[in-house]
Amino acid sequence: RRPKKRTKIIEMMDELQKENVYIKDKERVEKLLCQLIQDGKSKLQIITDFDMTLSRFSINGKRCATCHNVLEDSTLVPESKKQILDELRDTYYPIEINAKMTIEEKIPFMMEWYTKGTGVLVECGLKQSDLSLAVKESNAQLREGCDWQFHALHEHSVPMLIFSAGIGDILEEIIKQHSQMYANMRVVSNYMDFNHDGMLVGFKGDLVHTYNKNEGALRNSDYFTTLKERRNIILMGDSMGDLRMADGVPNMQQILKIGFLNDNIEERLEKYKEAYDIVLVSDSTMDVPNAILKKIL
Ligand code: U5P
Repeated sequence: RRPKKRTKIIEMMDELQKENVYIKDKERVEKLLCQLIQDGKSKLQIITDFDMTLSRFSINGKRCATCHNVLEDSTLVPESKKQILDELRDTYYPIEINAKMTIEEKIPFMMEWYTKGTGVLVECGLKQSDLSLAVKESNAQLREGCDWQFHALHEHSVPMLIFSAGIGDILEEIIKQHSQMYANMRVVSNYMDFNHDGMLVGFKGDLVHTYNKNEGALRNSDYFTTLKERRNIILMGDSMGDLRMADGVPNMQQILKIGFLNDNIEERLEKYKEAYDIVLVSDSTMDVPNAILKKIL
């Protein structure tokens, strides 16, 4: 008799056999998949990052816009301010993706970046009514397969938390223009504060940056408490900070972490393989998460 295959589900899924898919601990992932499938959709919730996770990193070799970039690249921001924002990005983005620094070391720099950046945006006199056009004119796009995924999760009443250090208003507009905002989606992000004339005057609530999502998760404990029967989580992210998005989820039983590694790949691959159950390198699609969802829903 042949020994029973211990990674049967993984081997059955073509999407997981591709060269850009890395699974360090196949037995763990096999067990997770088996449990998620067995428990089914009523026990499932999704927690996901937005920029470069739901949205695409690049198209034909050209970087796609993040929520912030949508504004920075638009005609709404005067050249002089663009220059300041570019300089900020050139200073702080390398820190965001630096493989040698710890999260704790990065946090003060992220605070600085976001505080300065949002300050500059407020000085631009942005109007709420201009946002839609800025998104239309940008190359911000969703990954292939997001539309199917959003629709399917809604159809099967699986809640999706989108947890983003981007800009909530822009993120929603990107989703609306390229797919649809559904009732099962909840967004935690930086939302713009407009005055009665529709002019941007600041940002609401506590700042979310790439590496303080754990605090944001704890602030949203009410949301997680209402979903406490949904003890299985699929988490999707593109940064080490995203791994903390599920901190504060009570009663969590299983968490399958899917990481998109888009940039600085060689330096970060080992760390990502340690931290994420499944790592997708330079993948512009949702094929893998969707294949898994198809088995569960
Ligand atoms: N970001 C910008 N400009 C900023 C601040 C942040 O492009 O002024 C980008 C970061 O590089 C990061 C994303 O990729 O926004 C934040 O979203 P998240 O993926 O960490 O949620």
